[in-house]
Amino acid sequence: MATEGKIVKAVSGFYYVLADDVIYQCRARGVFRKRKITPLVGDVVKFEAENLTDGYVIDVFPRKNELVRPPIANVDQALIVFSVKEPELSLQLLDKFLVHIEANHIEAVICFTKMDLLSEEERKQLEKIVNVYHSIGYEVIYLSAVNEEGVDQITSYFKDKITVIAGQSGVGKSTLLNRIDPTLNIETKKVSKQLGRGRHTTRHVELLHVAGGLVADTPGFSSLDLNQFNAEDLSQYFPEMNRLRSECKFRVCTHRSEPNCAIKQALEEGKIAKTRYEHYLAFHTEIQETKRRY
Ligand SMILES: Nc1nc2c(ncn2[C@@H]2O[C@H](COP(=O)(O)OP(=O)(O)OP(=O)(O)O)[C@@H](O)[C@H]2O)c(=O)[nH]1
Ligand SMILES: [Mg+2]
Ligand SMILES: [Zn+2]
Repeated sequence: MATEGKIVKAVSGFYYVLADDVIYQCRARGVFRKRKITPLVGDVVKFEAENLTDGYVIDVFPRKNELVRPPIANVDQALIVFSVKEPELSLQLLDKFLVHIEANHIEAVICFTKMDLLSEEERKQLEKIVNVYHSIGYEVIYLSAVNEEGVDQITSYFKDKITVIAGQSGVGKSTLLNRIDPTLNIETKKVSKQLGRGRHTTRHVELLHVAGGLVADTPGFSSLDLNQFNAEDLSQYFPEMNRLRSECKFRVCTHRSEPNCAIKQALEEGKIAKTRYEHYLAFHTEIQETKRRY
């Protein structure tokens, strides 16, 4: 008899399906694999239990959304985790990640970790950056696993939601989850000096029960591509540009050199941040160059 469940983990061809507090280790049935749907963590599936512990996934229900990096479906919100140091904060990578999140219509909360590593002066510099993201409409939370800054605040976000925690390797995603719930006991990196070389501590995506919700800790990434996007759609994924797009003179405006461009106007008036516009240009070029190569 077929039952409904949720995939909470996927490792080498096995899907771990949670149903009525029991986890079944399942393979995907050939018939439905032929439809070229790969089940993802977060998928609600129909499965057939063979016995009390094993079964077969036989169908995947339509998804609310679907992220490629990290591979996960039906996400309610994303915590975009960036450390302010070790590894160094890359605003370009942050903006690129936000493009992916906006394109998938997922709520994003920006989390800056390792705040304990900043001097007071550096903290003031960061405030300026944070103001930019606030003005766009993003929530920003300061965190430190060392002095517990922000840990209670972030804990309140998880209840009754599927949350994905994403960010570069070594920014402290798993450490943060362990701070929120020490019984999770997730493996984390011990030495922070060898960061940024693609040594990933977390190797697969898994949904964990945390603070009343389901949370996916994910392996860090070091780069992110924009292959799935068209250059002319890009400004839709910058909320502050999206709001102004319709005011450009040309209906299809690249916001580069066209006359009467509402976005360049806003940039001159200081209503759009220079860094955000520069990243828009960099991504626009990157998409065009990738398209040209194929
Ligand atoms: N100073 C400081 N170090 C931290 C903080 N949070 C994490 N770290 C350190 O950062 C290193 C990496 O932490 P992890 O939690 O393994 O990072 P991750 O984001 O899960 O990395 P991947 O699983 O590889 O994607 C560890 O050495 C942690 O002790 C923090 O708030 N402050
Ligand atoms: Mg980790
Ligand atoms: Zn324009």
